[in-house]
Amino acid sequence: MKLSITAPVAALFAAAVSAHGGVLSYDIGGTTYKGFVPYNSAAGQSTLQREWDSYNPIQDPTLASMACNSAGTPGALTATVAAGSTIVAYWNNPWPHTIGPMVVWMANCGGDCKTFEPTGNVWFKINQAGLISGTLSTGLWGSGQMVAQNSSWTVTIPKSLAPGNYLIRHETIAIHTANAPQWYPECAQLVLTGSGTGVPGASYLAAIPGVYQMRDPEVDIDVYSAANQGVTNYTIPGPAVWTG
Ligand SMILES: *[C@@H]1O[C@H](CO)[C@@H](O)[C@H](O)[C@H]1NC(C)=O
Ligand SMILES: *[C@@H]1O[C@H](CO)[C@@H](O)[C@H](O)[C@H]1NC(C)=O
Ligand SMILES: [Cu+2]
Repeated sequence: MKLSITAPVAALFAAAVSAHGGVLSYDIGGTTYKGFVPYNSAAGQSTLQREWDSYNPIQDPTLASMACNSAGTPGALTATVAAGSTIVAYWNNPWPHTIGPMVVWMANCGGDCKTFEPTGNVWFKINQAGLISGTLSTGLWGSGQMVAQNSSWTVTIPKSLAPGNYLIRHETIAIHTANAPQWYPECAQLVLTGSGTGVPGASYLAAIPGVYQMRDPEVDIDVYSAANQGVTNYTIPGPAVWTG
């Protein structure tokens, strides 16, 4: 059979783009917010989401782009939301990866999130889901549940979290390729209201990059290896979830 060169190359590129992605929009306390549109110039884009330029995963957990993707530069907007509200993040639909964890982090910006660099031990988890049931290679993972939920993930901001300016960082980690994990992080800028006084203690805080290392067995993993057949446990790296 004869094939032209251009058609398969174009198809391959389309497949590569559609096989990855990120958080495209949010429902924050009942209001819809569009995210940054990757592959487009930042000029003229006004969003609460930090800039991310491509659908590609991050595959080196030491990169600065692990924090809020690349370029990660602040958005012009923030969303005001009360502690205790729900936030729904929507990925490109259907999200293509069903093996690996979901983790949602927040960081207190101190002052204005539009001038905040999230370096050092500033991130705390408010939600995560790893291997929910079954085995590493055939079970239900957080990301599989996300796909089953219309490629969306709903979290509640802890009601007792002190008001202030925060980043919320949604992360899905795809581990379907042996020993080649893929991180997909996106950040959005929030102004949190409420009367809470809760502040996560030091044991809940982590640095990103820093919290994940390639040497971690949960990161450098082959879920399809002979040794992992029938294994039903998986520990998500990092600190415990802060629930308020
Ligand atoms: C499913 O997600 C899409 C965005 O990807 C959204 O527009 C739609 O409202 C969602 N459907 C439901 C039933 O939530
Ligand atoms: C499952 O638990 C065993 C025994 O504690 C441990 O050696 C192994 O690393 C764990 N596997 C995963 C994928 O977390
Ligand atoms: Cu992908």
